[in-house]
Amino acid sequence: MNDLTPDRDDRVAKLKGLGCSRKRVEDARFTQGKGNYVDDIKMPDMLHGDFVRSPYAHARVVSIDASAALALDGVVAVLTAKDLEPLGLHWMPTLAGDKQMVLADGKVLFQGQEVAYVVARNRYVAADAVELVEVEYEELEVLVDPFKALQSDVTLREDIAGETSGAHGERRHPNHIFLWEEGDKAATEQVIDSADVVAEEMIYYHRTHPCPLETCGCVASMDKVNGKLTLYGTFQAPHVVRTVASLLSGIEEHNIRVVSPDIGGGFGNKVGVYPGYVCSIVASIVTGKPVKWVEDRMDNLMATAFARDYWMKGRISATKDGKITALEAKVTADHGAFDACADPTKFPAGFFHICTGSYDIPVAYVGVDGVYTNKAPGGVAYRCSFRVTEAAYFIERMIEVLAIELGMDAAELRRINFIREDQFPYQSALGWEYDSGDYHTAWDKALAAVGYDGLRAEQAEQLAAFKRGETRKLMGIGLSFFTEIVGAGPVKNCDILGMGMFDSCEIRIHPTGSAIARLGTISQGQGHATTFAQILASEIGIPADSITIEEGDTDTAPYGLGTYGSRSTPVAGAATALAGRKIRAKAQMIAAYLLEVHDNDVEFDVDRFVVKGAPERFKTMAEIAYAAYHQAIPGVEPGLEAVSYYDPPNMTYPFGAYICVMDVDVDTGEAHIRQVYALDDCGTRINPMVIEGQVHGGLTEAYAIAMAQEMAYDDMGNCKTATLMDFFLPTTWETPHYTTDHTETPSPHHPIGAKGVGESPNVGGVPAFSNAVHDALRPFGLRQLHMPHDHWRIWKAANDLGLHD
Ligand code: PCD
Repeated sequence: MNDLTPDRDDRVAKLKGLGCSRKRVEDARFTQGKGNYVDDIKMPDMLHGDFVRSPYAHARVVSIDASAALALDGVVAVLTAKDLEPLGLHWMPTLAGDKQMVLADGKVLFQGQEVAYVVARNRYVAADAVELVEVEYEELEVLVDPFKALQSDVTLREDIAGETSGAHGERRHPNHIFLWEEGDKAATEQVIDSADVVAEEMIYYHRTHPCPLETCGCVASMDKVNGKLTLYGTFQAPHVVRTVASLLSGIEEHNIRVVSPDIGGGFGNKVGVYPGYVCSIVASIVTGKPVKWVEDRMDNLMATAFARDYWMKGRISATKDGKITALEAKVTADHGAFDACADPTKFPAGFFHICTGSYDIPVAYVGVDGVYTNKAPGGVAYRCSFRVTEAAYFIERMIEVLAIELGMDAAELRRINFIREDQFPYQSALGWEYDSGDYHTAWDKALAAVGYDGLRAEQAEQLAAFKRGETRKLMGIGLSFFTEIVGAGPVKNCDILGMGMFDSCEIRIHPTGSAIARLGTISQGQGHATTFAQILASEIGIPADSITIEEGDTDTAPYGLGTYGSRSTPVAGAATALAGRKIRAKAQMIAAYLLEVHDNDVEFDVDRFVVKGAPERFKTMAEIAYAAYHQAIPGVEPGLEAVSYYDPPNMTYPFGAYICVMDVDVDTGEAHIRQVYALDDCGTRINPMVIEGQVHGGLTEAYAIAMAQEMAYDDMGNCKTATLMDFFLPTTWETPHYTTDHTETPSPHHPIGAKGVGESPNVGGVPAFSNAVHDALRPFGLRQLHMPHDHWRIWKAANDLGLHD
């Protein structure tokens, strides 16, 4: 049974392990229509749910009359808050320590809010019945501006009107949720107030939405005979859903099975718990039949979790020669009607306090005020590790504004302030410990790759030509250097509703030398089935092609906290490597026994254990696996399995240098992207091809957000972007071309040195695109233009700067 492949390199290649651009194993099914998404699930007698939603952003619900709907053939039930109240389910807890109405309880607080839940024999009847439910509303004054909300005497949340404190401390106004602070306020103010140079700016990161191609949905199936509830759904954290469902329903956790089948993109939108899940479970318990609920696009955009909506007032100070001395951020965060942000419990503003970025800033302060308005709840990490993208945008804009104030080149300003390689692990003024980095090398590589000096010369020529009236296009060079923080992580700091954020992997090696590994995470398109098998292949010497990766079924997978915040590689990836090492340790004992030598006399070599100094004497992992099940080995249990639960000692801090070059047409407001260069450093690279795909995807979302994508509301709280006609999702037609590059600075604490990467391109990409627009118009006095930079807004900015005169 010996593997006769003579060449060691061939044996390594055969594993398709770490560093190999292995083709994605899941794509065979995705590209051939064999995916299995929630809406593909069909069960006998399955019913369908749909919501009656509020047309108003703020109104009292005077009455609900469901009689006409109930009279329609095929309608089984219409649930309202009154029906859920006896079960204590008309409100539910949010991940942020607030509570949220499941169905409108006396009033509605945002347009699209769930008012009643119709259950019918099929989806069409359900939709018709929704139209027949008569709801009488009494309109109330609408607050869509968080600054006005804090001044208004209209109380949005009457349920907590008298409460002067909430989950995150004091509330200074009925529409105020919390003030969260980090850093040294007094010291920061003192440095800034006496500094040589200070730049001050209000930077708005507009409200947007993750908008995954597949909307949210579930199928709840209560088996009354066996007392078992099965819940299929688009869940980014299936185990958390199981625990929450158990706590809310009182059904014992072992009687609940939560399954996330294939998911068509998550992007943070599928982390939280939505009224649709609760209503479907209740409806299934009441009717005894499976109930499916799948949102349509408008439901998804209007009512499920939004992202960003941060007003960031910044002050940054420096010496005359450009050394940054302090940073202050005062943020007004619009959380909408309920505080349903998806952040680790102790961090109501997520990891926003990574906002000192990649720079060695001695002192800093952050204060974030959360505010209620008449908009949809949410505040999720849309391709971002809990407000990191807001933080990166903030600091990368502040650096640009400071460069203007100093009259200095922004690339040079970054260089002289970067944290130096010898400062890692680096303790930031706001309390983070950056694990590793080499920013100068990455920056120099990026600037050289795009020919930075040449670009600046070309830009100056184009500006001169513009001034001579020879062109109407201005060239902009958008610089961005970001540090991400991913891999939540450390259980002592990070939990969700009290559940510590570890992750897990369980491996079973089969007798014939193939394996299955199950993880607590869940892929939504990232390619985990491909990449986690690669980690294992390198660890245990079994080809990745012989390893099945399974996620998402809580009956079989070990408990984990799910996939978001680019935590799968840093946390579950580490668990996978460590579980693999347990397998290897046992395999070593078996090999030594088979080779009749002492345990310490064999060593692991790619796919086998070899007797030290006698390379011709070895046992392959396949032989060892067979022996584990078929040969009695004294002192060793039969079988070859391992499980690892991993509590990371720290987060990982991937970083990167992004540069976008564009021409802005001042007459049409169009931005023509010439090039986008993206250098990422995510430590050890598992699959370069998957990484490149991740970077392309994240950059495309960054491009969308910076240039046109937004959730816009009018003064009455009407959502103006509830369809894909109005909400910008780029297609290949708009998407620019990307050049990717990398450096590789391993994480010192991760078992294989890997950091996350999925979110990085969004975090670093948005400032690169936005800074390019700013840079183009900078010679004419532009300092800050709020995103998205769509054609109209760019045209308007050019007009305001007098460029059309
Ligand atoms: N990797 C490699 N290497 C390294 C790292 C990484 O290779 N070094 C790869 C892995 O394995 C995978 C990926 O890559 O596969 C990713 O990873 P990560 O970074 O770790 O992450 P995850 O956790 O896995 O995932 C998550 C992310 C997020 S977060 C998001 S948004 C997005 C991203 O992911 N999403 C998505 N990406 C994606 N893709 C797709 N396709 N889809 C989707 O949905 Mo949040 O928080 O949720 O917002």
